[in-house]
Amino acid sequence: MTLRKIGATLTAATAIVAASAALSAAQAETWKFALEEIKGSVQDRYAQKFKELVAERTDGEVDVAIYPYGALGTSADLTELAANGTLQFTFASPGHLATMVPAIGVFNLPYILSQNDEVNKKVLTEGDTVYNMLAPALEEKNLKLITMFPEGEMVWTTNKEIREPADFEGFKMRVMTSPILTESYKAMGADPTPMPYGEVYGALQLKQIDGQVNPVFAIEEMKFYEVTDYMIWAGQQEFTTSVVANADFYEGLSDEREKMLNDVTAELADYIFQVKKDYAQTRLDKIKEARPEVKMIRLDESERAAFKEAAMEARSVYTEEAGAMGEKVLEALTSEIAETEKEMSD
Ligand code: 6CS
Repeated sequence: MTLRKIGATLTAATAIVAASAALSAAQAETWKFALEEIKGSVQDRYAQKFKELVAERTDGEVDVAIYPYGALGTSADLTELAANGTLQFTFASPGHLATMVPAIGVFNLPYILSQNDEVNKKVLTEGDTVYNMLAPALEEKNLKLITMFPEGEMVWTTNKEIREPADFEGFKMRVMTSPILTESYKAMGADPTPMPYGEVYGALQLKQIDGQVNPVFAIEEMKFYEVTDYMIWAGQQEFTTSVVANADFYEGLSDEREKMLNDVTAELADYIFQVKKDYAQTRLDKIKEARPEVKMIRLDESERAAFKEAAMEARSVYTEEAGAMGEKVLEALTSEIAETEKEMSD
């Protein structure tokens, strides 16, 4: 073979390698996954690990593209984008999602979940109420429920001390957009103001609102502690979230991909529970260090009982909103929690 021929053969071989690399890159599938939270958040940690496991289990055939909060719109926008198939996955927290699927608003009711973290984990990640009753309600909106999990106890950040419902008089409390939350805070004596997450810092700074409620990690990363005087633990709510997929996309998955997705989801349940536990402490330490003057108050049992009693009124609003289905869900969830608490204490 002449030198010229060898050169030509090598050029052709290089072209084939390059073309097949381009082809396999083109064959790699991208799953778009949107977050309701910023980089470094609990949702981001979940999605990053999801991306890593999916790439590993598909030998790089599937790449997960992550869109942090702010890239695509509000929580309500993200749910719409997943329902219409623009996104394959999104986080959808009941605090906003209940506007579209009222039944899931059961998780917005104060004092509904257990004070035992493990009980909440079990009920959310594998419970009958969530997967047999609420998942079909989401499917009606073209959303496949992949999982739910707790992100941390919600804490009030306020500009005054709140120890009893009367202290909430005239107090503008920012809540997520679900009407059940508005009714819940009205029942506890406050003047609730629903608004998207991205507007909360500015509203606190401009004193358009007097306080807001979110888990500690969010108070830290969204810098709400910079514009607050008190952090108050009233034990009223665990922040819960769900991961949903576009239902048509999910239906179109091969059996192998569906199994892979289920395995990854099951594996992530323990991982994310540990992340949320670590964040509850490490992010609180960061706040204390950055702004030691924030007063931290833990309401005692009798103070909590007064808010709990007041909040009970909102349960009838939930059953009105979610109809007959809501009544069944509320009953099923409360008995499932009681049974799981009993099981875990035995
Ligand atoms: O308060 C909110 O709107 C948001 N809070 C958290 C912790 N995650 C997402 C949600 O939209």
